[in-house]
Amino acid sequence: EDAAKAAAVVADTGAPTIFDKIIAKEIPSTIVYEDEKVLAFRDISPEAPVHVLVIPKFRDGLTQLGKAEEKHSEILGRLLYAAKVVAEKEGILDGFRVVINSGPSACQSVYHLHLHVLGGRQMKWPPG
Ligand code: DGP
Repeated sequence: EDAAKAAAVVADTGAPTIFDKIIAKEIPSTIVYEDEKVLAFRDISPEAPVHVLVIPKFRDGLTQLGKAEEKHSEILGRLLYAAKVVAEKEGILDGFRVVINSGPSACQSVYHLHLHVLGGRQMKWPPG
């Protein structure tokens, strides 16, 4: 609860984020999938046995889904398809969840658009 509140106060300043360093491989991550436009790597604090983040390599102003413009449609589609590829590679195609936290009220903490791919356990509904 406290962590969720702490995450909720992070602001979208448009500044570079830790994910830029992950893309540049300046800080290590466990990469699950990569192509010329998309990177998928394991979340540092997993909420499920499989918890992978899928991000665009070029943020192009897309700090959060709530700031998406029509020009982002193609990358948004690629990210969603990459989420399926990740689920397949991770063996969770029987059931998985894709989450995008957009903005402070959704507890977004890193302002570089990312999809959470979660699975490997029975997921509950509704989410918190
Ligand atoms: P969100 O709250 O939706 O903005 O999710 C951000 C996620 O990013 C959160 O689940 C933790 C993860 N994360 C933050 N820093 C790092 C990092 O340095 N490495 C990795 N692998 N994940 C990170």
